[in-house]
Amino acid sequence: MDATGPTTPVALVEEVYGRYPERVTVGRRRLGRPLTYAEKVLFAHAEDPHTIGLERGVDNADYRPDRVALQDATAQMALLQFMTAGLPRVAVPTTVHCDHLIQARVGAEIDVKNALDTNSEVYEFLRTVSAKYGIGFWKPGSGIIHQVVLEQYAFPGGMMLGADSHTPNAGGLGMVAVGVGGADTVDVMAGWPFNTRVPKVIGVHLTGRLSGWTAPKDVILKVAGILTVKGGTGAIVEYFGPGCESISATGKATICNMGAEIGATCSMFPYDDRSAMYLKATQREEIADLANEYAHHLRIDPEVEGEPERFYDRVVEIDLDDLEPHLVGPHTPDLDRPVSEVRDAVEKENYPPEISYALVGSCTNSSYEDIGRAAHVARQAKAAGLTVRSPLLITPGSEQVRATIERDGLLDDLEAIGASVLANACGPCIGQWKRDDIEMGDRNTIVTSYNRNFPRRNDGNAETLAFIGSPETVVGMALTGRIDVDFVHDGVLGPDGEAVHLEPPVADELPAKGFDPGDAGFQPPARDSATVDVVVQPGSERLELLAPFPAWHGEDLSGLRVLLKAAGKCTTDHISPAGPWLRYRGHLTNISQNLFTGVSNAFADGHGNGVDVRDGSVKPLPDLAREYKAAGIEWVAIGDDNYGEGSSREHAAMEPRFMGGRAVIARSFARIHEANLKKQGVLALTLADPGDYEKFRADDTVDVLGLAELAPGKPVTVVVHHADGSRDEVRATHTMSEEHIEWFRAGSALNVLRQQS
Ligand code: MIC
Ligand code: SF4
Repeated sequence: MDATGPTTPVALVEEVYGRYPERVTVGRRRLGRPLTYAEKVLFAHAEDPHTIGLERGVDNADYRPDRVALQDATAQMALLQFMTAGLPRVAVPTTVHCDHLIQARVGAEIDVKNALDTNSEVYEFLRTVSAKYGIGFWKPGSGIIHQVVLEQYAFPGGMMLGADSHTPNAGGLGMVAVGVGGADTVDVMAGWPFNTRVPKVIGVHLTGRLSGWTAPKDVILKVAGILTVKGGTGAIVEYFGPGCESISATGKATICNMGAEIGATCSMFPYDDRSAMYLKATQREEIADLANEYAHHLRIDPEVEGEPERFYDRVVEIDLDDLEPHLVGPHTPDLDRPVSEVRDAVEKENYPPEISYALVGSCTNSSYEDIGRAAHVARQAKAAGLTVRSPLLITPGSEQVRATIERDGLLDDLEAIGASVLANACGPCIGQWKRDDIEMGDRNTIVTSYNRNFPRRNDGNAETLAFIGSPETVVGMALTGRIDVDFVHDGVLGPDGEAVHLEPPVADELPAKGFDPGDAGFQPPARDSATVDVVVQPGSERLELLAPFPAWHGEDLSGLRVLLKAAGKCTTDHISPAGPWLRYRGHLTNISQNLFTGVSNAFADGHGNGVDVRDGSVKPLPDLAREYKAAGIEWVAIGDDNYGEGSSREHAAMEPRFMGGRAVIARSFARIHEANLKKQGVLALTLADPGDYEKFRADDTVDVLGLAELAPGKPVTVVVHHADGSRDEVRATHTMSEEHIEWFRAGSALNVLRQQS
């Protein structure tokens, strides 16, 4: 079977489904109870269903995913690592998608042309590595990874890994799709299993029906408000109940996509008629037929629905009939309010009420239905003589969606009220946005239908307050130009001074005339890999071959300096920002110059500054880290709660390692980042007593003891020596398995892979 093409072959799906009956039976027998849907998919993909660990949140387990997907910003480092393993080709079907490196400036066509110029070296590298190692390559302009995966590769009951935190988007089609760091994908591409903790399972019970102005996005905004940014950590969030069928497949994908914001391993919906419709509309009728045959395996066991509390670690109830449109933000995706309550918040918190930009799209919300609903609002506005009062930008999720919404006139509807259409790419969602309407430091408000709103995320300006809502909410707000107007209830001020009341949006969930594939942009791998040369120019500023990190010296760590103590939120966007830095994602030395530049350090004012303990001077953290490294001074970083929230970028773990960081000691970690640290040989230690965070001072030295006896589940002792001669001893736990400990000893997981291949 050739699984390297532009879509998942039916034979692959057939093979996976063929395992279900026996494996589900084994699962039920071993657990002695009915199964949730997530558990069925996990048993179907277990390395060995007979021996796999069963205890959720405790046991580590090996899984065999069906696919891997990489995007251009993470693929570079992942493939540089894969190349050093010396293997001839990838062991599982893998694709690379060029989406993150396109900067939004003028509009789709010119922006893609510019990206081709500016990034030619990187694209050429990704194209040739893909051709050589058996990887399918989606060229720039073909779309955002998650939308393309949903359209082409995702299938109910499958399992995949993606080097991007929003990979769970494919859960909208019932897949266990996990976002991981590049190094985790390297394991799987190299033929190893994916090793992770057996996830907990949170059930979200949906009753009622979505209707009116309420969109799928509002479901996840509500869930984020309930569970908060760490509530999903270590868990699969599984939606169930009668409300699921009122949501389209792409709407379900929106909900699963943004489950990344609550730290979930992934989110998923059961297979239903809406999934079948979507598969058919995207030319995968045979997969829909197969899924229908196995449908009873592609959902929870009926007993679970009857008594969910017995089977889920937690159950959240949402009645879709009562759900209102929501808006979350600024600065965090769990600061959630119904649109009707935003006015009070604006008054209380003094948020600028005028919207400087409204943005629709991203991998989260750019389906045919999303754009259709936004366009319906636009048509009504046009008919009432309205145009947008804030500039409105649209990013289609894929070339297929773009070509189809263009053909069906939906783009015209949006352009008619003043919207501009950007490339099929991440663009402003990841700081690839050249805006010139404000100066850095200007306080301003934007509304987006994206998924993240950390400070600096969209335009590099920490004073931009980003609020997130559904596409129709964003368009409604672009019409009023203000976040403090409840356009649903109060209407939009019309040209004659009268309020225009807009009807709730309605749109086809799938194009009546079918999808137009547009200029699809897929390149299959080379038949003969020997004919392909992969070039990394010496002296390149964008690509650099990797040198192995040194192995552990065999002794306890002692005399480590405290480079910084992160105060409050420290996401991967704070540790290794994106935007202009995406340029260096294939060059470890160069990208390390952004290390910790967004962090608020408890010991120094501003962002990204640290105190040089040698002379008390304050300097940018990347400079300080580099100087310490040159002077042979090793260091630790102290983290607050949910350290490393957000992206899967492993640069946020490789950079500290490369710059002499040996450990990160935090109150708690986000899942993907903690895994990334372990992969790169950095100790990720959690303070047993979170209060001990207070004990670390700027001029301390830190020892980590007991490393020779490092063992799973066994805490280590951290000794904090203060400058006044006093000391504190604190206990730190870790989540290292035997395998992770081996990585630490070898210097990194990649070093182990190199030794074994
Ligand atoms: C993001 O949304 O933050 C990104 C950019 O897609 C990242 C991946 C990256 O940093 O390259 C993610 O979410 O994993
Ligand atoms: Fe791209 Fe934004 Fe989606 Fe990340 S969240 S994949 S940057 S569109």
